[in-house]
Order: sequence, then structure tokens, then C-alpha cells
Amino acid sequence: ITTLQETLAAQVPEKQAKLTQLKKEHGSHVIGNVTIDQCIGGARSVKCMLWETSNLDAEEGIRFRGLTIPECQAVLPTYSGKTGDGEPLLESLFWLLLTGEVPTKEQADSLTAELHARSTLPAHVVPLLNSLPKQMHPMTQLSIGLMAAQTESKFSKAYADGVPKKEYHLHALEDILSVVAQLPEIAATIYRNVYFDGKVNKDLSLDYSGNFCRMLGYDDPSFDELMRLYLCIHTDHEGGNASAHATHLVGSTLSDPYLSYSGGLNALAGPLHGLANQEVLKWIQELKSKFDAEGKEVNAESITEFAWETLKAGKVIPGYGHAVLRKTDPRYTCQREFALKHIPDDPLFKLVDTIYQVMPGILKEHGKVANPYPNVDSHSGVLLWHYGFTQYQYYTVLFGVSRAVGALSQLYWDRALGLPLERPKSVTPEWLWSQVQK
Ligand code: FAM
Repeated sequence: ITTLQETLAAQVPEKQAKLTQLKKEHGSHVIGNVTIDQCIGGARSVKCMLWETSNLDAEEGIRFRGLTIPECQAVLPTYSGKTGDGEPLLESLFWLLLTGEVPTKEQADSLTAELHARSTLPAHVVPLLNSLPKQMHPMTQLSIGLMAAQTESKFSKAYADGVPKKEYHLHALEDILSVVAQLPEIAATIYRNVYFDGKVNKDLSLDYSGNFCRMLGYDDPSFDELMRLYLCIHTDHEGGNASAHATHLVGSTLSDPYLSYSGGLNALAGPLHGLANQEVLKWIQELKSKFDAEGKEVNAESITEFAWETLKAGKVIPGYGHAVLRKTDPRYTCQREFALKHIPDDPLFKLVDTIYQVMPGILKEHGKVANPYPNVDSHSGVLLWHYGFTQYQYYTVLFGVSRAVGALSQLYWDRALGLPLERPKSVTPEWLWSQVQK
């Protein structure tokens, strides 16, 4: 079979040439302008970054190398080997994001083997994780664990050895594959330390997701399937989301993939970004305990009451809204389909469904939210909860394992295409006023 490295090596020269041609022939072509609103409002929709692994359409949602989530589910190799029979392997999507090509089952399996072969942690990492205070947030521990593994970076060693710029991507790929390979055991060690006995049991006879579930302490093929879906849909959401953007920016200084993705994880730990999946469960638990205490049934009207209380307190409804999307997130829809297929009678699934019935109307009435529909986070926790994974302070760590695949796939191409240091121009308030007081 054609290996991942061979597939990528065959693509790099032509893609480098195409980008050089675009720059040479059309570099000065204007593709947009920037308003004061965008300059002081978080650069919403300012086109100023190249990202090829995925693209996000406000109405349609995410496309991974041009494929929607249902299209990925129809063509990407699954654990059973029969496409369309169950959820795609994370390895299948990783291959697609890196190469733009749908892998064969053999190619996906070769990536499983490659990642397993790279999964051993440097000896000092687990002792360091074991020394961390249990009440330290799991996302903080994850970032520390990844940074600790940076001692093995091939990219930073190659740079120090003075390798030529045209080889950077070869060494970046080494680190990218090792970071993706090692995150599950770092993540599982944190989970087992904080909530159980600290023991982590690998099972390298399984795929990436199955092994990750065993290390977390779960041994249920249905949960393995959920983990495949979960890890796939959280990988990439084009380049502007904070975790992908941070990884891209830090990497542009030629910090290695370990340091770059630690930056991405620290962005993901924010409540407006990846931490929202934890906040959704917290919100639901607060809602349930309030109405249980009042002897009130949890239904459309009590959910509506609690939502208005949240809004009136000036807090956000976690799991709703999005900076780009203006429709229900297809990453919500595919989770809903998983629930309908595997856990249709789950009480929390029914509750999330009731929230979905009332929340868009409430947010439209509230009047200031650009997107009143659910995002990926409003569904992910209830699926995990069903399988006994109730430690919702940990949920963003799972998101963090997944997002590495998307952000680092693009980081490979950043280096292969020789993208330069990222350095947008900041302006002072005085300058802005000078522009409008003509
Ligand atoms: N509940 C209440 N208010 C909300 C809201 C929500 N779910 N979403 C947006 N708003 C507010 C927002 O705070 C802003 O109010 P102020 O002008 O008072 O600051 C106003 O509506 C306009 O904001 P927007 O343009 O609609 O959204 P932004 O593009 O500024 O922000 C989000 C996008 C995702 C940060 C925002 O929708 C939010 O805070 N959602 C709740 C947290 C969440 O679910 N985040 C996870 C997003 C997910 F995609 C991910 O990254 N994992």
C-alpha cells in the first residue's frame, strides 16, 4: 500500500508550486475589506488565513476536505471495514484531513499501527502527571502533560541542527504523529488519576478510539463507537476557531507541534470555546436539581423558565450560538442520530431534545444572539453521560484529544507550504478616530 508519508511526499511539490503561482500571478488581488466593527469585534469573517483541511459554511456547517459529516460517514473506512457500517475510524479522518484523499481500510489500519508504535510516553511524563494536584482542572493537566512530552520534539531538534527550511515539514510530521499518538494516554492518565485508581490499561489490538476507551476504563463496543464519532466530529472546524487559530499562530514562529498545540489547548479551555461542553452538563444538572428541589417536573415550561433566569443573570446558554454558524450545527445533528439509533429512551437525551424544541425560540425572542441554534457542545455530554462517563469537568479533554488531529494536520501544510510568521497589524483607538474624522 502507499504509506501516509509517500502519499504526502507525492503531493508537496505540486502544492508548493500552485501556491507560488497564486502568489506570483494574483498576490495583490483584493478579497475583502475590514470594518471598524470587525477590527474591535473579534475579526468576525475577516478573510486573512489559509486553511485547507476543512471549511465552514454558515448555513451548511463543516466540510472536511469537501465532505460533509454524512458524506464522511458514507465513504470513510469503519472499524468493521465495511464503509457505512458504523462510525468512521478516527484514523480514516486523520488520513483524509492530511492528504485530502479517502484512505483504504489497509491505509487506515497502517495509520493505526503507526500511532500505536508512537504511543509510548517519555518516562518523565506520567510521574509528572501523578504529581499534579487532583483539583487542578483536567485541561490544565493536559496542557502540562503535552508540554512535558516536548522533550522528544524532532522538529525543534532538527531546527537546532540547522536543517534547511524545505525539510521542516518532514520533521513537523514526526512530531504531529507523535502528539496525536500520545495524547490519549496523557488524557487517560489524568482521568484515571483524578477519578479512579490511576491505573491505565492499554489495548493496542484495538483502533485508536477503542484503545483510548480501554485506557479510560471503558469496555463497551457501543461506547467505542461513540468515541469514534466524538473524536471525528471535534477534529476540525476550519482555521478561525480559537484552538485551531492559536495552534497555527504559535506554529508560525517555528515553535514545534508540541508547543503549538499546547497553545491550542489553552484556547480550547475557555468557556466560550471547548469548555462549553462541560458547561452544558453543569447547566442541565443545575436545572434538574433546582426543579427537583421545588418538586417541579423538568419539561418545556420549566426549561424555558430556567433559560430566562440564565439570560436575565447576564449569562450565556452554553451549547447554543456560534461565531460562524447560522443554523443547527451538523455536529449536533449527527450526535442526535447516534442517540436515536443507540440510546433512544435515554432521559437526558429526551431533555436535550426538549431544550432544542424551546431554546431557539427563546434566543430569538431574547434578540441579540446571531445564531439561536445548538452547536456541537449541547449534545456531546449527554451521550457520554449515558455510558457512565459522568465526570463532566473532564469532557473538554476529549475535545482536546480530537482537535489535535485537525489543527496539526493543517500545521503540517503550514510548514510544507512555507507559510511565514503570522503578524496582523494592530491599530490604536486614536488612529481609528483619525479615519472617521475626515
Ligand atoms: N446565550 C446567551 N447569549 C449569547 C449566546 C448564548 N448562547 N450566544 C451569543 N450570545 C450573546 C453574546 O454574548 C453577545 O452578547 P453581548 O453583545 O452582550 O456580548 C451577543 O449575543 C452577540 O453575540 P453573537 O455574535 O451571537 O456570538 P459571538 O460570535 O460573539 O460568540 C459564541 C459565539 C459561541 C462564543 C456564543 O454564541 C456563546 O457564547 N455561546 C455559548 C457558549 C458556547 O456554546 N460556546 C461553544 C461554541 C462551540 F462552537 C465551540 O467552540 N465548542
